[in-house]
Amino acid sequence: MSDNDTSDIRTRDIRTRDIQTQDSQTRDIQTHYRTCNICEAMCGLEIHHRGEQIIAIKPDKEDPLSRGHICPKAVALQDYYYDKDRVRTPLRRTDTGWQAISWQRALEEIGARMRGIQDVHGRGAVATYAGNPNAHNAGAMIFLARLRKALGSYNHYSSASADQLPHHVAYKHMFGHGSLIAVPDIDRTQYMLIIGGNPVISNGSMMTAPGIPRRLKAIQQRGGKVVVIDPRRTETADRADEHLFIKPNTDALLLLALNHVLFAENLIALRHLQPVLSGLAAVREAVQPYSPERVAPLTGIDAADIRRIAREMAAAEAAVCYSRLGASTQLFGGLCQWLTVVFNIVSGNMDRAGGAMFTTPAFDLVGITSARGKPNTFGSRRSRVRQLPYNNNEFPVATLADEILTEGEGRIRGLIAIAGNPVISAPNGARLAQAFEALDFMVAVDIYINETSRHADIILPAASGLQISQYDIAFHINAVRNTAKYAAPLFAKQGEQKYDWEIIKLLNQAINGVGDDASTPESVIDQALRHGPYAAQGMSLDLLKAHPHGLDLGPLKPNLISRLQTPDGRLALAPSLYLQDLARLERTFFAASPAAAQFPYSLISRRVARSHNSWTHNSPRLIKGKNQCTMLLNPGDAEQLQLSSGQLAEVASATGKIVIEVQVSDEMMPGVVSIPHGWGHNMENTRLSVAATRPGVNINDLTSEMAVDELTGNAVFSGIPVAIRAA
Ligand SMILES: Nc1nc2c(c(=O)[nH]1)N[C@H]1C(S)=C(S)[C@@H](COP(=O)(O)OP(=O)(O)OC[C@H]3O[C@@H](n4cnc5c(=O)[nH]c(N)nc54)[C@H](O)[C@@H]3O)O[C@H]1N2
Ligand SMILES: Nc1nc2c(c(=O)[nH]1)N[C@H]1C(S)=C(S)[C@@H](COP(=O)(O)OP(=O)(O)OC[C@H]3O[C@@H](n4cnc5c(=O)[nH]c(N)nc54)[C@H](O)[C@@H]3O)O[C@H]1N2
Ligand code: SF4
Ligand SMILES: [Mo]
Repeated sequence: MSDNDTSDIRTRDIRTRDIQTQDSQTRDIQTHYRTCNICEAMCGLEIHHRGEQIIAIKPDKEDPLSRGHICPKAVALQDYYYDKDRVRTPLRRTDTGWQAISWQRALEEIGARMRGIQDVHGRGAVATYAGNPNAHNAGAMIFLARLRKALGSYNHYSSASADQLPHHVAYKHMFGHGSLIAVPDIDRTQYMLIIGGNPVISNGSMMTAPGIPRRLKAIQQRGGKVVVIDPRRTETADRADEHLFIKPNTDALLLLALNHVLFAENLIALRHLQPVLSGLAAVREAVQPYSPERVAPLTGIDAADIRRIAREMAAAEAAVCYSRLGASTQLFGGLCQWLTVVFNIVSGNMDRAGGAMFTTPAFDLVGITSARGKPNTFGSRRSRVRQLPYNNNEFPVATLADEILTEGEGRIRGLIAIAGNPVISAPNGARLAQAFEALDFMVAVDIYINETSRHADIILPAASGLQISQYDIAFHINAVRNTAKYAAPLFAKQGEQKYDWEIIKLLNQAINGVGDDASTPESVIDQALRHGPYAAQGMSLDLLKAHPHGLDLGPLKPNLISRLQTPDGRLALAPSLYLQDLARLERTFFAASPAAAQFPYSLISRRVARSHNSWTHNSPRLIKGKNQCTMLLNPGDAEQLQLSSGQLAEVASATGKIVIEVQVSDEMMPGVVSIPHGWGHNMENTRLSVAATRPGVNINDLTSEMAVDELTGNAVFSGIPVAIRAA
């Protein structure tokens, strides 16, 4: 977009305001209720519009979950709808730029090329990558699973392995299903221990609880306590009663010690779960070597503090340990998530009001994809190049570039990327960009020509945001209250856009010859609702349509025992893969290793309030103001490096080098620096004219695809060794 186009958007903003005043007495303003689909919080929106003109996007005070919360990103939903840079027709990459082509031509070419690859190289030669927005899009979720199956390929990847894979692996091994998610009951807890999460800014993850500041404050007002463990004193830490710095990557040691204290001091309370538990003795033995005194120097947290926190957790009327992204995207993310579940169980807080609980969602994905009576197949298949484990029909994204670039039978030659931007979001994105160029054929289903889709031969234009219908299959599972809500699209598709689910169906026809059935997201959702946990109360899509603010289905109730899906029906406290992984932890932390003199600083990531992953930066209202992509640096470190705020620093790792603006801040633990993820937009052949004015730099030019949690295969973004100097 030229400068011209940018000013166009500004003019429209002003026009919107004018309309608001003119219209205050007119009657043709309509109101639309829906759920925001940007992050996991599922905020209810009340949108005032006249035809296609948005007048205002406001919080829906009657939404039973969000009760009037929204963040600035919701208001930007209109920007993505109006955005001139949005892809509105199928595009073909040519030597002279992007060329609009018809759907028919696009699909014919995709069908022929992908079938050709599979005919010659086998079905596994065509892969899929699914990004984060799929989780917010019921149609994409439903039909993507069908496409993957029909492709007959095992080569599937997603952002889950750059995020929460360790959670799913723990839940699968302990409860029997990867989506039996233990949600912190934030509204009833008296003690919340937050490890590696910053929900005040992220708005919560694997904990759908819109309005986190209000909910945290309520804990304090009812006499409870909030404790945050983070290498950065975050916005969440600022609101907590206590914050402790921890050295990146050492949370598994902390969690081992917290559990150690409970066993050593006889503070174990198994409550109603005792009869279904297995593995207690094995856990007792496993945590025994990890006294607070032994791990303290490695974590940077005093032994006395570790002891006290364990005792507080055990003594609280109801307590919950919530460990999230920062504790997952690390070398021992698998151990961290296992130990978090163990800690909640043995402190007596699992499946109890105010502890960690399980939802009863109206669309019960766990019931529909039940693992009952099926063996646990985690890791039974290993990736070709690096032998990383297969989980939930996916290999880890950290090895996607290897699978494309490494010669030999089984090499990936065709890729379908759907709503994902792994060039920015995956570790060592630069190598992935190289890999995408090496493909025989690539298709991107996206809303933008961005850092990933620019490598595609064909881009297919998806409708998004205000244009799609909304039912959150995934996030109702993670929510702190049982609710259900459906919204129809507000606006029609533009140009040649299609819904993601329509595109996925068309791809399935073009590549796999799968005939169209009449199913739609609505028909599938309606069936699931009618046969789900609220069938007896008449749950259906029509019922939800009659309740546009959403239906309140009540607080979470203890239900874990009836929901367990492990092969023996028990709750497995000590799955053997975790016990075995402790040897790797011992080697890593307790065998003498030379200090990394070359890269003395430790890099972590952060999220900022007006940005969502890599794709929201083309909104003028979100990108304006001061540079959001800065490196936070402790004042003592800044002094030593002779760097001050506003200066540029060169940050180098074993993978790459970036230059970034410094922001000196005592929020940072000494020796640790923090850089936002999701930036780095100044690339050729993209069309992101607003984002290009504030491109930022890509933190994943510094991370390495070779650093993974070997147990789960999850990417490592915490504690990246870096060197820093003035640029
Ligand atoms: N260093 C570091 N890296 C990280 C993280 C970190 O904390 N640090 N976080 C990780 C996490 S948690 C995640 S989830 C991943 C995200 O990884 P990805 O999902 O790969 O990245 P996104 O930026 O979410 O990319 C979303 C893509 O979908 C497109 N899009 C948006 N809406 C729609 C839609 O409705 N339909 C279609 N078809 N396309 C759409 C956007 O244009 C964009 O191309 O990044 C991970 N990477
Ligand atoms: N504004 C905004 N909101 C978002 C997103 C966004 O991009 N922007 N992305 C969405 C997505 S996809 C997700 S998955 C969620 C994630 O939501 P959260 O899980 O809350 O993730 P972050 O906000 O990245 O917070 C992770 C925290 O871990 C800390 N940390 C880093 N390394 C370590 C470590 O080794 N140990 C410990 N204890 N802490 C560490 C970081 O300093 C940071 O404060 O946010 C979602 N919401
Ligand atoms: S917190 Fe998340 S769901 Fe709520 S308005 Fe902001 S982006 Fe949307
Ligand atoms: Mo994520």
